[in-house]
Amino acid sequence: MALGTNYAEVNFKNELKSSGTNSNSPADPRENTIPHQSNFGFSKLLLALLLILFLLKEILLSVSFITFFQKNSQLLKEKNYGNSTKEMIHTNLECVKINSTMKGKVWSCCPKNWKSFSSSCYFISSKQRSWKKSQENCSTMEAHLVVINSKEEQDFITWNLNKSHAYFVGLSDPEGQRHWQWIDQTPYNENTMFWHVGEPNRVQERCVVLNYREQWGWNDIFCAHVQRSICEMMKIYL
Ligand code: MMA
Ligand code: CA
Repeated sequence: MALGTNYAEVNFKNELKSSGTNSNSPADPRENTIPHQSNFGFSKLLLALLLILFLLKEILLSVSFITFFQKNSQLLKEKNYGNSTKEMIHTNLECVKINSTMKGKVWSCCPKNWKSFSSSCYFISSKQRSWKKSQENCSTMEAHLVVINSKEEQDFITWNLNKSHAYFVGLSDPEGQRHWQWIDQTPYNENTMFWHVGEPNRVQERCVVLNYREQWGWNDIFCAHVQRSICEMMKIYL
C-alpha cells in the first residue's frame, strides 16, 4: 500500500510541476510569478535591442545609398562630358562604337553636321569672315582653323568643298617674315605643303586659303579679306 501511495504522490508532484498553475501550495504561485516578471523585462530589452539594430541598419543603408548615388552621378558626369572640369558645348553628337584600349571609352563622336575623318571632326563654314574672325568662330565651338597634316587629310576635306569658293585654313605668317605657323603649333613641314604653283607670292598676304585652280591647293591672301573657313576639332571619346 505504502509503495502504492508513494508512487501516487510522485506522480502527482510530477503532474503539478508540469501544469504549473493548479497548485495550492503558497510557494508555487511565487515560483510562477518571478519567472514571468523577468521574461517581460527581457522582452523589453530584446525589443529595444532590435529597434537599435533596425535603426542602425537604416542609417547604414542610407549612407551606402547616398555614397553609391554620388559616385554614380560623378561617373555619369565624367562620361557625359569626357572631362569633368570642362562643360560640353555640343549637345548633339553622332557617335560610332570603336574597338578601343582606352579604359571605358568606346564611342568616338563628332558634333552633328560636322565631318569625321581619322581622329578629327571638321566643320565647313559658309559664312565669310576675316582670318581672325574665322579662327574666333572656330574657337567658340572648341575648335580651331584646320591644320593640314597630310595629303589624305586635305583630299578628304576638299571632297566636301565648293570649287568656286576659297576657305581659310589655320596657317599664317603673323610677322610678315615668311615664317609660316600652324594655329595649333604643329611645326610647318616643307614635305607636307600644298601651295599652288607660284604661291606664296606676296609678303603682305599673311593668311592662307584652300582654293581650286585645276586642283585644290594653298594661296596666301590678305588676312582682312573675308572668306569661308574650315574648323577642326579632336573627336570626342565617350
Ligand atoms: C591672285 C594671285 C594670288 C593672290 C590673289 C589675291 C587670284 O589670285 O596673285 O597669289 O593671292 O590674286 O587676290
Ligand atoms: Ca597669294
